[in-house]
Amino acid sequence: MADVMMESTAAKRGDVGDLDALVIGAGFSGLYQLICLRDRLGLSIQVLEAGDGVGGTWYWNRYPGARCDSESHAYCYSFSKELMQDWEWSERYPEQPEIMRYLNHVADRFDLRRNIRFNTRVTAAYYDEAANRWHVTTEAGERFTTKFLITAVGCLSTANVPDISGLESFEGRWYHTGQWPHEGVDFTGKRVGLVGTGSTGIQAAPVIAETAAHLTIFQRTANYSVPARNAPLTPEFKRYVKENAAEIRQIMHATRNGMPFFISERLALATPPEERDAFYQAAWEKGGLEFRATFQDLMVDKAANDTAAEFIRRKICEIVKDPAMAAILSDIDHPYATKRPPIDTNYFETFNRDNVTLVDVKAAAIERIEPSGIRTSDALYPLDIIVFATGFDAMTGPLLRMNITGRNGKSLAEAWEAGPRNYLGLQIAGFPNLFTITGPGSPSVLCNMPVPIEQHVEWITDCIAHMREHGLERIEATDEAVAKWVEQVNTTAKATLLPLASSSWYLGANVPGKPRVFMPYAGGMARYREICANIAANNYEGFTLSG
Ligand code: N01
Repeated sequence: MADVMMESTAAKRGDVGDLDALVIGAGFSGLYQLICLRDRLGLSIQVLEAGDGVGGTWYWNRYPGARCDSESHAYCYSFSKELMQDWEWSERYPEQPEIMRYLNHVADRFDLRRNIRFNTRVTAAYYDEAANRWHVTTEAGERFTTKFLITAVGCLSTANVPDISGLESFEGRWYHTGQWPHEGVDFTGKRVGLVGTGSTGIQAAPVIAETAAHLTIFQRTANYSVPARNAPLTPEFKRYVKENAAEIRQIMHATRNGMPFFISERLALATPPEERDAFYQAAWEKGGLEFRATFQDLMVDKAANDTAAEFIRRKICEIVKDPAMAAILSDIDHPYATKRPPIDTNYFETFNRDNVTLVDVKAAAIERIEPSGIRTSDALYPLDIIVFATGFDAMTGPLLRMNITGRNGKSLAEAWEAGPRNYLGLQIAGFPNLFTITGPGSPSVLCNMPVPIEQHVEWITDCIAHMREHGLERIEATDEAVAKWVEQVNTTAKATLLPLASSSWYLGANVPGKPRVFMPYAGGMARYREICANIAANNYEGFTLSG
């Protein structure tokens, strides 16, 4: 009877279909959520995707030099042994096109496209309490109703184009790296300005400099970077990965960051300086994010962190030949790895090229953009192309822009006015049956992303299976559980050096007006997995489940 009433309410509204689950986004998380809910639980499910293909973050971020900073053998799904055995990566760090090939392979292999509607951007979602249904509207005006709404929208998918006056008057072309044109951009013979020196700018600069007539890099905050040492994978390594797949997965599940290596037990401060430097040197030569794992105390003890910071500063000054440039590049205002630590291929070496200029916009700020280029407080830099590598409205941005409204007409924007508040990063009080994969408050961006993604998707799937088994229709985080979790997210962050990077996107500090709240859970992925499992085992403690 209840079902009939719900159907007629939906029919009156002209909604398309009534689904068990609707997933927003067809990146890593959306694809796996589709597999789990459709093929494991047999739910009726629709995925809506704004792009015209799968890939999520990797679909949009196709800027020059876009490459993953997790190693390829760890940056993939681990739920299917056959997939792991069949797929072969070509390089230590996969380039964006190779990740796209992988995700397209997954979509084909598991026959996912028939449940994905592409070119479909969600513009609103509201919860109808009487019907216990979510109503989802798209840009084209289509409407869907669903019992469970699951956001798989990624953490870094809302481009942050800085509000610099005069941009509209610029006579050249401008691009944001997170909305890169599919046909690519030809820099040949062009004067290019690159704004931003985070992971993206650091990856893009060396590649742009190879073809541009001139590249001007506008740096506001200097950044650490460690060489990636990317290279083709050897047949021996490829064999090692296949033969040890289970063990590698086990390590990824046991570590703080979902990485395929352990953080050393050694303490930087308990290691004599020469020996310590030898460890740093070895990590520098090996390359990659493992540098951060050289010592146990790097992320919790400022004096220990200083030793790593000092080592990298020294390296910058050795690599960059112009002492004035080296001074600007090594004048870094935050402890190492308190912003997401970039890894690079010839970033600092790029400043030794004749066609590259560094502009310190901390010393002389960007004042405006003029028809012919960027004007700082002390000069005009004539440009043909501006590339904004200025990051994202991270974590909350992709959720807030969808106009989600929960119980009693309360919008997510209202609920999160003072910053994100949820339980486990997965559920928000007042928004029943809405799950947010890798939402703020989860370890997500502090990890090798596929690891938290698989854990979230599996937890959500198990939760829905549990509800079906027990005839439960609705799940909602309690206010009390949310308050405790927010407290725990704060406490775990404060136990590390992470909040010391005052301009970090982890804190929302890169977007004017955004509340300054440390967003990801810093207690570690392994601990988080355990917490989630215990909550489920404890009859979903902190959630209200009802029939
Ligand atoms: O963005 P960011 P990103 N004027 O926010 C500057 C992931 N990622 O795209 O620090 C001048 O880190 C800003 O300066 P400041 C990874 O998680 C992964 O580089 O605010 N400058 C900063 O230098 C990463 O952390 C990979 O002072 C302005 C830069 O723009 C995350 O994405 C690769 C400005 C933004 O840095 C974001 O990285 C790439 C302004 N008005 C990215 N506004 C992998 O390898 C901003 N800036 C997987």
